[in-house]
Amino acid sequence: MQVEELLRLERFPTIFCDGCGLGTLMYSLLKALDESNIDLDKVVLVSGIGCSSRIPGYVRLDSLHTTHGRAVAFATGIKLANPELKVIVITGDGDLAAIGGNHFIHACRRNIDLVIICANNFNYGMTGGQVSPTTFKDLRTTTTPYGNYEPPFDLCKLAVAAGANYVARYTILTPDLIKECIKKALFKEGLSYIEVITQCVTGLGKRNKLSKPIDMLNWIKDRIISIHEAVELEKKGIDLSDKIIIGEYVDRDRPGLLRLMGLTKDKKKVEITEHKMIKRKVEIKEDKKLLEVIEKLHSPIIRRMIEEEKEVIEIERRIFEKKNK
Ligand SMILES: Cc1ncc(C[n+]2csc(CCOP(=O)(O)OP(=O)(O)O)c2C)c(N)n1
Ligand code: SF4
Ligand SMILES: [Mg+2]
Repeated sequence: MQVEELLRLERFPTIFCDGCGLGTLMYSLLKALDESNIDLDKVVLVSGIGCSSRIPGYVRLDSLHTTHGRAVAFATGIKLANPELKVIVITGDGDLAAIGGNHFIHACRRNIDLVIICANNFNYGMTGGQVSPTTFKDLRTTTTPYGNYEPPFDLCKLAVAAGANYVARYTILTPDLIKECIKKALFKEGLSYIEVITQCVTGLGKRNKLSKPIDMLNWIKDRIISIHEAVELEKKGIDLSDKIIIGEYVDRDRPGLLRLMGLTKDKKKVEITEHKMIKRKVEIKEDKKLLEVIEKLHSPIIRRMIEEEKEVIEIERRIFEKKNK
């Protein structure tokens, strides 16, 4: 299929400024959808409000352009109502991390089966270039005319810590890597968070002597370090808060929310659940000695943890029985 077939060309031209990176991101997304051979009738794009959130409006797929900061909440509802759908959130740093911050954290904690793609351009592009939770220190924006004093959020680290299964960041300089991440995320269980660093020439560039697209791209390029380098530098206590760390932060297979709720039809995954269930039971039984020691410690917190573990096993057992009826 030609990628153009996935575009609502009747809506063109887009609202994107000349030299904006969002068109490139949109192309990477469409290429990923095309190459992954998934049933496009089962894909839903969901966005909030912002320049980045306009992307679903230009794509010929089912889409929902919601309210500012609420894309993840709407996406959660769609996925729970119809687990067969592939729900992809397209959002911005303001939409996802400022007004929508809590939805994001809890979606990662739940590890709900969504793909979240955040176009991080370090500011609120659509409303004229205000500071956002990812703006680097010292950058000038309309609300930080003397330079930003606040340290920025690393949203990838946040997603990892909160519980997402797959987390990666790349820049608009490598559209193919973005495409590959999206393809991978489309087949992952649980939550996938992909951050795409992109240029906002109009909002951020012009206030920081970077109004030419090439200047902004060079500015991005000069800040890139790989995740492997970052790990080594952080061990030495070097501050990387003004760097753009790229790579895959995590790629793990914790059970997604849909599986925990017994809403997935995948037989293989049910078998994995059964295997884990038996393994955990064995572990708990074998740890009898440890349990006795803990009992003697009279720790209510540890006892509660043991009770919770038993509850989880019971829930998993019920899900397994339901699936195999
Ligand atoms: C409840 C609410 N508050 C504020 C706004 C105004 N507003 C629209 S877009 C936006 C910020 C968008 O920033 P971001 O998500 O980073 O998207 P970008 O335009 O940079 O791609 C804001 C504050 C709004 N539309 N609704
Ligand atoms: S304001 Fe920034 S993010 Fe929005 S379209 Fe223009 S360059 Fe792109
Ligand atoms: Mg933004």
